[in-house]
Amino acid sequence: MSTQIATPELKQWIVEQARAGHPPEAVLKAMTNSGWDDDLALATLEQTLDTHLTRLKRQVAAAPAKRVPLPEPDLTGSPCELVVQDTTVRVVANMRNPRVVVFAGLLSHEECDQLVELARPRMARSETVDVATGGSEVNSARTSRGMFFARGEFDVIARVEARIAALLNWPVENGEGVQVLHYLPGAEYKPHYDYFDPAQAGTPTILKRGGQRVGTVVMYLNTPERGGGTTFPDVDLEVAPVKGHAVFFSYDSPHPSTRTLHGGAPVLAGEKWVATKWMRAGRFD
Ligand code: PD2
Ligand code: ZN
Repeated sequence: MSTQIATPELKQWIVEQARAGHPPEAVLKAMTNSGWDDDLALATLEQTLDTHLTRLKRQVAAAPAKRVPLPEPDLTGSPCELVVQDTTVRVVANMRNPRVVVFAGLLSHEECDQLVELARPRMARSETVDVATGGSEVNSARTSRGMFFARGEFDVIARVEARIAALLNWPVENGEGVQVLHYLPGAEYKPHYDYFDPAQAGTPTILKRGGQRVGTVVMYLNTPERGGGTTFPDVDLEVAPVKGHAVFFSYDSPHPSTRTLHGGAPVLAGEKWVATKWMRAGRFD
């Protein structure tokens, strides 16, 4: 019977019925009323909707979330230097996907030394956010020691925070407190994402304060003798940890498609100090 061929038009009609909210039973009835065999109509309906759902799933995976405003330096006209308040910051590297920018001279050597000395007495084994509960926990992937400053806790902290806010056009109020990490030889931070995994049970609790993380600035407070670069395995990029330099990266959705998987490579000789500033989508009060 010619009416029993699943033409592209028929398949499109089935999808349109589903989109319009008509229950499958009604669509099935319409098909049998127009001469379709019951079993064949059911099989055609099932297969058409199945194919449609598979296509939708693929689309969602490819474009996981809506685009959101992000911290971003103004690099219009490809400047080599940006004058930010009292500091001239140099642009060393600029990558679009993943969004990564490497800066030189974000911190003066004196500011680096000050941050290390203020952090030193407060260092403890690093913890990461416990995604199951929203609390924090010691993590074997992170063999550094660390501490957090409160936002604006010292003059030098407030100055650096204001500079980062101006450089990246992102409010100071959306920043978490600066974290300082110290790595000895052999210590590393295995590759991870800085955003909070939406699939984890503790994430909704974490997001209540400030929403998702959307950007990271890792500032190098000293230059290790060897090793200790910040790696981006998806794009085989390694940023050298040079005193006063910083690597900035942003992520417009909490998804691996941002290619912002990154890690701290093992320190091979000497020590490594970094200060990390994470930026949230909203106010982090
Ligand atoms: O110390 C680093 O290079 C590093 C690497 C990856 C720091 C962080 N992540 C971080 O603080 O999130
Ligand atoms: Zn990280």
